[in-house]
Amino acid sequence: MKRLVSIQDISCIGKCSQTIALPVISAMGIETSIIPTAVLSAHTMFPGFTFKDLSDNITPIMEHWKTLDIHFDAVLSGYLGNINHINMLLDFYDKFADDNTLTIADPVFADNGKIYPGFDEEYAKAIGLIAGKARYILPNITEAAFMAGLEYRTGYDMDYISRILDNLVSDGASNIIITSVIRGNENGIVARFEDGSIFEYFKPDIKGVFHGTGDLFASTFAGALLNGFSAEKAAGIAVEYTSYTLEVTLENKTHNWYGIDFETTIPYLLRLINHI
Ligand code: PXL
Repeated sequence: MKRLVSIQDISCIGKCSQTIALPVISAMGIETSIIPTAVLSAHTMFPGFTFKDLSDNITPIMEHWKTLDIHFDAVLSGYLGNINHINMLLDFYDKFADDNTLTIADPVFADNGKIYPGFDEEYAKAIGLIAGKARYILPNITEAAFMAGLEYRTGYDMDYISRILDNLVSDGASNIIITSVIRGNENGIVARFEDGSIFEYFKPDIKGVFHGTGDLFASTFAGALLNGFSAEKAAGIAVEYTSYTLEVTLENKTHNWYGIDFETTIPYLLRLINHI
């Protein structure tokens, strides 16, 4: 069985980061280990959330794992919380990743033109260190613009996206998948892979903003790659699953404001990857 390690926070309420990665990637038939970087009472859109930094635990976990001779086929990271965690992820790459390891980083720090509470421009710069090391980075359009040093725009064309991609490539990124790209009435992804190819995948835009959609995309993408799909196919599967889940969430009149109802759509995901 393939094994992935998911390095991100546990938000006890909120359906994001580890509480999406663990169930979704496991359901895709991948052994999913975790390193929780922090425990929050709820994700950061809940006023008054608590935040317990687990930095002290990360190095001992890595040291223990080194004694186990354990191998990871993929390393997925998402919300990291602070610059210390960024350095620890880089240390993890040094200790556990080789040329065959799929290192996939979602540089979670902003959305809809705004940096999330608790982050700043310095963090946005530091996340560039991960972009230079990871095999795949999955920024949303806001994060991509910040990382590329361009101003965030709401109206844009492919030229703007190309400039973002060019800047990220010159800063050292290998394979970039920009998510939440709006094109007319569509929402989707624009990817640029290390061979220079561009890949786009769009669906009709669904009005509704939920936390955790980026995490669902990243988890599905990682799980699909480990199931042997090409990067293009894996990205397409991730868009299909994420947009279907958004649709189902909105149809559920009792859905929560804070998260998406991925629990009910896992059978669809398994059909997408042909497990049932
Ligand atoms: O969905 C990304 C995410 C993950 N973890 C925490 C968050 C967010 C987005 O805001 O607050 C704690």
